Amino acid sequence: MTDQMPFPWPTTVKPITELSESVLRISTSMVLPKAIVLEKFLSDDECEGLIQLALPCFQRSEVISTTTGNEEVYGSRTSEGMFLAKRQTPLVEKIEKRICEAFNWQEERTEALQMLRYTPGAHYEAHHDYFNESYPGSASAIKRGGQRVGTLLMYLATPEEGGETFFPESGLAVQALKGNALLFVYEYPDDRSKSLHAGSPVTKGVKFVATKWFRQSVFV
Ligand SMILES: O=C(O)CCC(=O)C(=O)O
Repeated sequence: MTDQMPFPWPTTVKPITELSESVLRISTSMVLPKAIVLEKFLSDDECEGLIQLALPCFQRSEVISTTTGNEEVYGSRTSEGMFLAKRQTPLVEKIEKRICEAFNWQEERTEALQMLRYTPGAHYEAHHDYFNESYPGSASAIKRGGQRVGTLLMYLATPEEGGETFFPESGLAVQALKGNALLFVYEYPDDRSKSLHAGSPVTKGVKFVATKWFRQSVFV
């Protein structure tokens, strides 16, 4: 098993100057998986702005193959997705800066924002976000910035029904509420993290998500 640098866990409410509420509000906190839900991490305008940037570019989401390391389409993930470039617009840059300040993480050790759209029926079956080091396909992903150590899911639209992020090992279900964000971290890239999670099927309405992954090293 690989040990890695623990993600600095936010234990206190920390001011974020540019947020109107001016505080980071933690509404839910779990020990295993190590997870928190942040209320109103993004404003409505910021959610809309990110969605508008992504809308023209959505394509069927892919998954990193455990054997080849290439991105491929699988039936286990039926959302649509795209990546925004880092600092693509002033809005993207502002949100990326907020994330790094909030969690005390260097921007260089993050991936670009991934945008997701789930229409009715779309889902992502249970999976881990870290790369399983026993799979041959993980080597190329790890080369780009070391292991993933944390995931921030920012919900940009509230679906009418379904779409929770579900952790089957603990039973934690996080509702996809517009503007809220879910942070979960995995100090070890194995079962100890209890970070297995799924995007439950959306049954009515549309869910939009922006994801930021945190890496051990500089991401290239
Ligand atoms: O949409 C969700 O709630 C989960 C997304 C997810 O698990 C992922 O992108 O890795």
